[in-house]
Amino acid sequence: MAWLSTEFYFYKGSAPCRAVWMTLKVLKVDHEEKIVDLLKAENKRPWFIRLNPQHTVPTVSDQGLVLWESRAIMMYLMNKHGAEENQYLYPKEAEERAKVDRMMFFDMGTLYHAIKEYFGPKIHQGLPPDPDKENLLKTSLDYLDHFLEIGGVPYLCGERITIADIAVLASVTELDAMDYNYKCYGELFRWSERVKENFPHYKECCLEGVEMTRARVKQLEADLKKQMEKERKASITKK
Ligand SMILES: N[C@@H](CCC(=O)N[C@@H](CS)C(=O)NCC(=O)O)C(=O)O
Repeated sequence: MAWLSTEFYFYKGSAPCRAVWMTLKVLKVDHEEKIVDLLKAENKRPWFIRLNPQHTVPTVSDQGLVLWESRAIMMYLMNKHGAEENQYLYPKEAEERAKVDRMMFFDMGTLYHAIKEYFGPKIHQGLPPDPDKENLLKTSLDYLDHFLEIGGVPYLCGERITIADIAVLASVTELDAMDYNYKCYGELFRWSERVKENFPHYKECCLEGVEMTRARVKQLEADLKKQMEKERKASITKK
């Protein structure tokens, strides 16, 4: 029956969607993939707003339960579909789980927030990033680098990958899409390379979306340049 299935509404060029997609894959949750094209404003269509009044992707409808907010979806998927062999991704023990939750909230409230703030003009209009928000981004990358340094373990919360690594990796892929160089954050860079190499669903769930965003930004920049040139020529003709 259709309402008993798991439906995943997503757009590959969205970092939070990539985080949920990687979680669905690693948990081997049988799901139907339904692309919502943000560039065609499919998320503003009445049927989607009825499903998620906030009209954001990712959205998951799991056996009739509709959820949005990527990190909440990831936690739910673990609670609902996690099995003994993948429980390490979201440990049940309170202290270990709290460490994962801490990084999930850091990702949402600090890191991804800073990425969106800084790169907003570039992503949406092809303009340079907002210089007033550069410190916000640098501070959050510094924090992340420092957490990894003092943690002294290969992944954000210990010896094994957790959903916090998946969420933060998805945010970092947005930096890749922006061609932002974060090599100077040594621990962060090495961690990102480690997760990209060792997490089996990174390539499948991230590379195409990163390319889509990169190409779209290049297109917006080219359109903007053309428009400015047109306006410049028009103003010369007027004089
Ligand atoms: N905090 C949310 C953010 C979701 C979000 O803003 N998604 C964007 C794409 S990256 C979106 O759907 N934007 C369309 C809109 O807000 O109308 C999450 O993690 O799921």
